[in-house]
Amino acid sequence: MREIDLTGTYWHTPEELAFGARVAWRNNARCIGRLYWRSLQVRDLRTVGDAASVAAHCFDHLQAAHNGGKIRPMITIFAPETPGKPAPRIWNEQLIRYAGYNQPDGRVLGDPRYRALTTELIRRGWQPPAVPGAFDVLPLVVETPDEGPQLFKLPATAIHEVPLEHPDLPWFADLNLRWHAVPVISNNRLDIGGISYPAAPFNGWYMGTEIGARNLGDEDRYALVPEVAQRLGLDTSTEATLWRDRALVELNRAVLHSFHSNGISITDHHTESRRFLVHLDREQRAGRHCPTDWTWIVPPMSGSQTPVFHRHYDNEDQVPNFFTDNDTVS
Ligand code: HEM
Ligand code: NRG
Repeated sequence: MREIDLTGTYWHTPEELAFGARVAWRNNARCIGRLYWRSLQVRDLRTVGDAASVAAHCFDHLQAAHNGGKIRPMITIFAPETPGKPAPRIWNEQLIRYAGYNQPDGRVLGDPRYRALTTELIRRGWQPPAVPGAFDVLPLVVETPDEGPQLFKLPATAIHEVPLEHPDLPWFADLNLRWHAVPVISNNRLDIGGISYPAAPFNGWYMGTEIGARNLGDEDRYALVPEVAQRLGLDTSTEATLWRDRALVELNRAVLHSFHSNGISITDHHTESRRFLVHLDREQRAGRHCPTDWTWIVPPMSGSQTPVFHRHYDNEDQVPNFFTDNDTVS
């Protein structure tokens, strides 16, 4: 109380910070991976607030979290908001995201989700590769009150990617698809005990459907389902052949197979759904509510084949938690 009276804020002990971050994960109603909440590794970098150091520690985070393929759930917590000084912010939704280029024919090369961000970064001086591709890693943007937004190119040591191939369709590799190994969400604000940490990038590992069903499958992302269906020789003349569903399954098999054969941690939606129910059971035994948002927890394919589909959940907000602020360009 004395610290708050004197400074208008307070400084968490390292134990409060680590426990707060783990409980923020445990409280996040959108995350199916919460069984592992106690294992979160917390990097306390609250004294780091300048853009270049934030960027450098983000690149270290990517390397340490990748851990040779055995991905470690990890969070790096940078300087908090204080009454005297706003905190640093990371513009990118994740540390690794692929550029989306508007093309003359109105189509997009790369990830259409980052069209606006890509245009903005080019306006701010980023130079795309001489021959732009479908998987060009965008620079990281770190904004501080003193320096404004600063751009940083990711070093090759921070970028681990998996080329996609299919276990029994040799032509799949010719699609030249890839995805990055570690999802590090970097635009969520971490809130613990009334203190706000806007720059607190965190990661676990991927669930295959995030890549195979959404990133590569969604019509407003890489939209690969029609091409995969055509290469499979499916009858696309009527929806009733379920060619979309069949192509989506093969796309997802390729993702899981490729991560496994490259030794990169990944989970499938059936296994992870079962584990999530184990987590719910443990939380109930511990006498806790477990806020859960059905619309985020049920996987984007074969929902009813997973046990998480067939039940109701509590979903009241609890802090500590992670929040997505609505002020980012993407
Ligand atoms: C969301 C899985 C680790 C916090 C999600 C989603 C999945 C997932 C499938 C939904 C994503 C979407 O539909 O776009 C996993 C798995 C993990 C893991 C398999 C493996 C360990 C973590 C960790 C944290 C975390 C370590 C934080 C410390 C969150 C949050 C969201 C989320 C905040 C919501 C993101 C948003 O609002 O966009 N997770 N997660 N997860 N997860 Fe996890
Ligand atoms: N769907 C996003 C990633 C969101 C978070 N997913 C995780 N988080 N697995 C995508 O890039 O496809 N995590 O911390 O592991």
